[in-house]
Amino acid sequence: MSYEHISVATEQGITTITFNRPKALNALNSALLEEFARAVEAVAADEEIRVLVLTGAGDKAFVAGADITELARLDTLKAKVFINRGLSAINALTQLSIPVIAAVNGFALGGGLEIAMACDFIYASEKASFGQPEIKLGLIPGYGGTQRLPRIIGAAQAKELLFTGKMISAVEALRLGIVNKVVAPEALMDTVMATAREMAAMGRVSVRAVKQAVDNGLNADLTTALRIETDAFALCMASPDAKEGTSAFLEKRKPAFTGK
Ligand code: CO8
Repeated sequence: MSYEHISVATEQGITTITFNRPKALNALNSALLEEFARAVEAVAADEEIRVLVLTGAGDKAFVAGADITELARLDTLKAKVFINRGLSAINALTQLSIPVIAAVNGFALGGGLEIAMACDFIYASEKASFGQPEIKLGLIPGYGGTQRLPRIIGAAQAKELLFTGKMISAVEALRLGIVNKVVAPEALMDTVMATAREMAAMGRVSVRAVKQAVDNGLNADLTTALRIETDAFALCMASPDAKEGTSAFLEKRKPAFTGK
């Protein structure tokens, strides 16, 4: 598949999608969003892909938000199309059964932070900065920022960022719990890949079960959520990979999971 505004590479079951409009700080225009949606669809259809990584091209930005040049030209109807195009790509991203890591190498602003927050977790470069600056444009976040940010850092911290539109450093994002890990810029991709490889070596059934149990459980009351976990546990117990994992432990060898 050929792309102009993103690049896609797969190595040892780990696919990396790179937002690739460095001259516009990888801002999301319609063409990029359409390509991103296609790439996520291709990942969803490929059983061999075990982990997805998202990052940005160049040394300045992950994604500096929606393309303001394009946004400024949209009437209400076209704005809805633009929102829906991005939202359906982000929804498809959150529906993937595999782990998704955002490797934030620079600015993650507006729609860029919203995409990063839709990933399972974020690793960031020391040079990264984060924010929802839409308020400064007379707008509000449109790709989930008013909902995901308070769920991650709490309503009060989120409202301060949303009301002021201020940018925060990677270290501050780490303190708030937006980011799992902050590393030197040159170490970012190696660190992300090391974690990706670790997850890719686990059984596909149990990785999927963890993801579904956490995500579905967070949207349910505790009793329902614990039932979701029990069902997922039972499903894993019935899998060949669970047999392999427990046998390997007892036989003091490394498990060779088959993804079944
Ligand atoms: N859109 C379009 N172009 C951009 C964007 C953007 N979001 N961000 C940067 N650029 C361009 C600049 O215009 C500039 O282009 P040129 O060289 O042609 O002048 C180039 O990238 C480099 O940018 P700067 O010169 O500004 O670089 P600085 O290092 O001085 O500043 C900043 C970097 C702080 C990141 C600054 O560029 C900035 O504030 N960018 C805008 C950030 C922003 O407001 N993002 C939020 C956008 S709104 C949004 O994301 C809503 C999502 C939901 C959408 C639903 C819509 C319908």
